[in-house]
Amino acid sequence: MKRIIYLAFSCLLVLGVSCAQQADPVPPADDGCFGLSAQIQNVGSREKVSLDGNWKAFIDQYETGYYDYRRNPMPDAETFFADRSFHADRTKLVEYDFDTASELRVPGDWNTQRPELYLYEGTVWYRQKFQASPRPGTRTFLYFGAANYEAVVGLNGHPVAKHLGGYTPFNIEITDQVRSGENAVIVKVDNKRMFEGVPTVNSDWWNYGGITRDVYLVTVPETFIREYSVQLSKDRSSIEGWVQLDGPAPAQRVSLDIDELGIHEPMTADASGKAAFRVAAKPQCWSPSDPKLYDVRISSETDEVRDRIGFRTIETQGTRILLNGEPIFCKGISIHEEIPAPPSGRANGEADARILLGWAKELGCNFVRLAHYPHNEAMVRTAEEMGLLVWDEIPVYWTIQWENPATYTNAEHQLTDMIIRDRNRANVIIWSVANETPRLPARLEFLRKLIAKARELDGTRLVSAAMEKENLDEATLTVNDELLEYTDIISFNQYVGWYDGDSDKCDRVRWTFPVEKPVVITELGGGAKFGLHGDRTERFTEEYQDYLYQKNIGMLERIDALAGVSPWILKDFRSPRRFLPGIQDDFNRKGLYSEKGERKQAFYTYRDWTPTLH
Ligand code: GCB
Repeated sequence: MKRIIYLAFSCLLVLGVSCAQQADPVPPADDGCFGLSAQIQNVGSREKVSLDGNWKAFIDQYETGYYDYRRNPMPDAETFFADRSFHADRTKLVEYDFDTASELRVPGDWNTQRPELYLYEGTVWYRQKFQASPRPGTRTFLYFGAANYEAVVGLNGHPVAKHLGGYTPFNIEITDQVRSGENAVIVKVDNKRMFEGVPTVNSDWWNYGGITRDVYLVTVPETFIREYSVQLSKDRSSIEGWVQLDGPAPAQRVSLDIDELGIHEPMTADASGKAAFRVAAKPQCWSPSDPKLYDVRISSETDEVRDRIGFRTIETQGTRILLNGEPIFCKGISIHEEIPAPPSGRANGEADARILLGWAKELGCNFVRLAHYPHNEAMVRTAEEMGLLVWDEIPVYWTIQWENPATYTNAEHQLTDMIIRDRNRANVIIWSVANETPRLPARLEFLRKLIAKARELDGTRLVSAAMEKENLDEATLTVNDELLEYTDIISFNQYVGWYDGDSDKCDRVRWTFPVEKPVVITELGGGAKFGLHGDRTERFTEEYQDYLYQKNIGMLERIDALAGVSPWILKDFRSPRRFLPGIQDDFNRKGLYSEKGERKQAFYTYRDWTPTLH
């Protein structure tokens, strides 16, 4: 609605209508979300009931359950949130019925569950009934790991919240609405692509719709530990951080306990519920070769949370990335969050993570780029246990509406939720705010603000974006992005040998960089269909891809500032941009593994490469 008002207003301005009182011509920064509570961190360690399973679900392409025939939002009682049933009283006209609808699995994308939903982009209504027995002195939240893209959530007949963004967790406090006994949660999930969305209408991955991650009913004490940060100090001499309580009794005694380190640190939260600490400690540092995690307990007078936390430092010095003060080369691979077996679909949970990350380890990697959006929490936690460094990213991808304040708000929410969720993961070393965005003034301002936000939320990690390379001339390549002033590293995607010339071009090019910072090449590669053989000059053969990797590796070895690389990509993934029959068949074929987990020739070439730290 606000948008319509804004458009009407802009038209008046264009027509030269003068207004006695100038209204603000800036469109609203409000992204339209409501009813969301601040994120509860580490939801895995809370008292909770899983609402996963089969949910009643039906397709509503025209959003009949939400808008009337003039496309005006209907009163709540007329929407499908009212959860009426035709069969309950056949004298009444009701044209939907959750009770007799078929089902969809949650968590799960809908595209791979029903053939008619393979390419579907629109609304699906979901309903799940659950039993609750709320206890006095507790608070109840509905937690969603993610739903793509817009989710409007209703409880017991009324909409209670709206969330935007397909890859970040959200929770809704329902303490006052939840009933003892049976409850029904209804979610209208809409994955239509939107110009103002993050990502926008254009991308190179499948727009899997649905409630794609776990759903929980979470119970916490009235005043509970909502969030905490537990980190190694930059000089590695102490463990420092803070605890944030939420509720009516915020000024409580709080304790941090790490038995293995002999840490038992009492503190008192202030009136805003915050308690800060700094304790001298010499923990065994987390690293890919020794992914040591400690049992950490945070308790208050009313609550207790447990976590497994690793301690390390990450910084840059000249062209090197230092982990625990030592230079490290990040030999990585990019990964999409897709199931590592047919029929593909959105991955979720530890079992999928173990396979995907196990493949990355087989490739000899110590680093993974979780592209192009925050992956599910199990992916990050499993990577941490397995000793894999992580690049965490939000889907500010290609071209979004840089000048739309609501788009910025949306992107900042996604960044904030990613950082809150993952801030205690030792393996996460880089927050990435974007991928391959154009060098425009409005974009620079947008990303500069996001980078500042990331640093405000977490001053301990590196911040960057996957930028683009430029050709200075046929043989000289560079990255000339104004954003380099704000990022900690020079990270960019380059496709010499695929989109840029053939593989032999790698021998001819020279790289030059305008600033002295570590270089991390966040994409390189080319397509190959597993089992398709031919000459190394023939596109989509395994030989082509293998030769391209050999030549790229030669080129990488000549970049002195190179501190990391994450080729594109671990496994073939679904993309609606890839049409070639018999070869692509809706898959981007740049994987080193096929979608079935078969290793292509280039797998061995990349695996056998030991990068030189110059
Ligand atoms: C890119 C994008 C990535 C694409 C890839 C490709 O530069 O960052 O999302 O999938 O190229 O295969 O073209």
